[in-house]
Amino acid sequence: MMQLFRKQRMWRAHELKPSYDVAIIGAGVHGLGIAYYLASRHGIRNVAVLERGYLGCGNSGRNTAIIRSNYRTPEGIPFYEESVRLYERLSRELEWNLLFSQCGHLTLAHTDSAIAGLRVRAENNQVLGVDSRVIYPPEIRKLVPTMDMSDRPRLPVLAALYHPPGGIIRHDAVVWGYARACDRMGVEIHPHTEVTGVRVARGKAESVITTRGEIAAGTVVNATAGWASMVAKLAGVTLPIVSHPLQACVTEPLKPFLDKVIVSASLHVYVNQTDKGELVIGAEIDPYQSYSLKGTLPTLEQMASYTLELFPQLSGLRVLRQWAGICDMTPDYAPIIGVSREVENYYVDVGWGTYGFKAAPAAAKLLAELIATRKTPKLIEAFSPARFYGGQLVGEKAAAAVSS
Ligand code: PYC
Repeated sequence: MMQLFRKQRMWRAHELKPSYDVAIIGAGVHGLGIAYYLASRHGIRNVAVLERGYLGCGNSGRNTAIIRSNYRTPEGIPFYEESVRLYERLSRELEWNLLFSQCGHLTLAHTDSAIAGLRVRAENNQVLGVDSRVIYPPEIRKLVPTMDMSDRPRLPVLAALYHPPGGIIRHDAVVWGYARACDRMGVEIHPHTEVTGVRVARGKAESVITTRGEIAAGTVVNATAGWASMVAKLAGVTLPIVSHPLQACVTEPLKPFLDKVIVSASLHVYVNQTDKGELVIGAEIDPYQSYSLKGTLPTLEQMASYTLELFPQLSGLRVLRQWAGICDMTPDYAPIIGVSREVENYYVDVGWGTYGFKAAPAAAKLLAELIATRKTPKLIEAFSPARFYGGQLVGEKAAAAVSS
């Protein structure tokens, strides 16, 4: 039965043990998810999840909580669809209400070429069983009556890719739900434990050096976001990643007026209204590489002016908070999941760019399977680190509305 009131700590504090079967670096949704599936599906419980800050302090707590599977490639679509399916069952499985609302997701097109792009996506989605179709102004007006569908905006709305199963989830709850379930199975979670080195000998990781001591580990997993390439360097592993900030903001609450996720690929803005009534608004990635987590005024102006193109009635609305997350961008906008070629027991679940949160359950479950069985599940074969050696890139850029 779903637990309504919390009486106990959700996860316990531990001293570090001298050794673990698996050490996971990063206690966001990916790191905690990997630990959860290792323990629940494969009985591997001697696991430490190491986090330099608090749980979910990285991109798990900084994203705009959008879930969807209307990707573009034959590799990406079934993978993200698996993630949506896992999210649909996750509240029940974790016995923790994640407030997943499959309210529907619209990607707007403002030009003929954008419509052509959305048609290709819709066809690819449909062939692979994902509910997604191109719709036009009469239907858009019905679905989103509060959006300006007139000719007034600089870029009027001409069509949209409608993806009914897409929606939003309570991102902190996903972190906490996985952490609580991990703790119940005996997995150790170590916040405020920064990894400062990985000892490698004869091509194998032997131990992980942390600010609280050194631990031996049979398997090491890099499940970090934002600093994944720097963390990989600690083990001598090189990743083809450049890191850019992605900014977002949240407004004061309003009465419910928007019950769909709205994304505009041309305006590079996306908006949804939370259960509390706040609007969560996101921008495209900053055009420069940086590790800064601060919001900037030019990006706030962009988010505000583009949102007002779509919803002019929001002028005067106050912004409560603005922040940034750091996106690890790969050359093909697809993730890197699998075992490293340089260090035989070093696994990566990184390079998520702007897609990490929505991918977490599938990435975590499938990587846990690879670690436990040494066999690569089909759904992650295409995302292996080896693809960069053979030039087999996946090309998922066109599914991003937020990275130009
Ligand atoms: O891919 O849906 C997306 C997304 C929204 C914000 C960042 N990425």
